Amino acid sequence: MAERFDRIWQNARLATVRGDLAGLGVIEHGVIAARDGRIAFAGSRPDFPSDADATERIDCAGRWITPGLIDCHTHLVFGGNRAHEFELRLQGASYEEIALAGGGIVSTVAATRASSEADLIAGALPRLDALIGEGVTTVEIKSGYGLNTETEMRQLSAARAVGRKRSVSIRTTFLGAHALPPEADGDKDRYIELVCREMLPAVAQAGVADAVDAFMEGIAFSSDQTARVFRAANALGLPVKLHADQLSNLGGAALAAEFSALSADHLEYTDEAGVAGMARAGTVAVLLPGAFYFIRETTKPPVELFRAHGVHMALGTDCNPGSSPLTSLLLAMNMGATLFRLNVAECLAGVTREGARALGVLGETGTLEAGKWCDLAIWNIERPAELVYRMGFNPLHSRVWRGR
Ligand code: DI6
Ligand code: FE
Repeated sequence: MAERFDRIWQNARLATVRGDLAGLGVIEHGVIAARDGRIAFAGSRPDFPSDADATERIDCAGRWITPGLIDCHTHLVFGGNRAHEFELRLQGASYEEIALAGGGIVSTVAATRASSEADLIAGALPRLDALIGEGVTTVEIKSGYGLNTETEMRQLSAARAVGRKRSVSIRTTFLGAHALPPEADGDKDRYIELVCREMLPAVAQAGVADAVDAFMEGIAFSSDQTARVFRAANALGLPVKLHADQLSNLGGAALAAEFSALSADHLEYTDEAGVAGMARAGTVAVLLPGAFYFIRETTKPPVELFRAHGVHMALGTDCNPGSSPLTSLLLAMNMGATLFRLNVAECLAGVTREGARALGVLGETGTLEAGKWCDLAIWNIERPAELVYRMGFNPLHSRVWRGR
């Protein structure tokens, strides 16, 4: 009897991004077949049963299909914006100076605390739609602009809610240790105590976070304080990730590796010991060229060392109101190539397979492979390099999330 599928995409060129780490896993005469939202077949025409039956057949007319894109690092849900700080920076103030003068993250905290869940959802949806419009099918969203239990929970709940309003997979991350709230009166240790004793258990109890993140930096938290958060997260069974070595080298990458973090992110100032630790732990390096660009950083992440040590590299937008108001993952790919010298295969893997790995969902999505969710991006391009090479142009033809 002929095998039955819900949908078949035929006459396509596939960049499966599976197998050979350095390559795109190209299949020239490709077919994808979906059943119950999952990929049932992804391969070459001659290997596909010729008598297969399907409810719908889609002729891709030679277009390219990649896995649906994954933005593995965003702060998409927040109140207000920071255009005024941008003006101050144009007059010469630095990102750190603004933060130390009481602006920066805590100004977004005030705006977020003043926002209802409905406000947060309404603010986040246009940003999410911009990502979706470029073929993104999975988005990670962090909290970190509440800095008290109630508002952190509201942010996480808004993040989950936007996922129910759109055809997209959302992964949420609790980032209570993002900055010190004004009411903490400069007492970072006491605030970390609150994060570990009150916020984290509440978040875990409510089941609203898939992972726990922290910002380890001079203007944020120390190695010791970060380790306390990580131990508390582990005790609750939650995996960790870290904003590491973004503005200085405090050994963030090494600490993340010690805790077998899913990812360490930013990494501009990471040294070879940190890179080696990440390689041993299998911690993904999430590079965020939008933030590098926007705060006019000049020290680049050690891409050569990541390659030499075999550390997997992902790319994200870091969409946030202060250091990376970026809602284009395609532009992040272009910046990854132009600013950090990633090659085309690294950029495409960085927003698919490696993004999935950084979120711990590689078994479910991120490559074109039978058994995974049928999350696809279908492109009007002649070669994959076009996804990286253009700036501000969107060649998406159509997008499929879980088979639709
Ligand atoms: N690093 C970043 O780039 C963002 N958070 C972080 O820890 C910036 C967040 C902001 O400025 O609002
Ligand atoms: Fe970030």
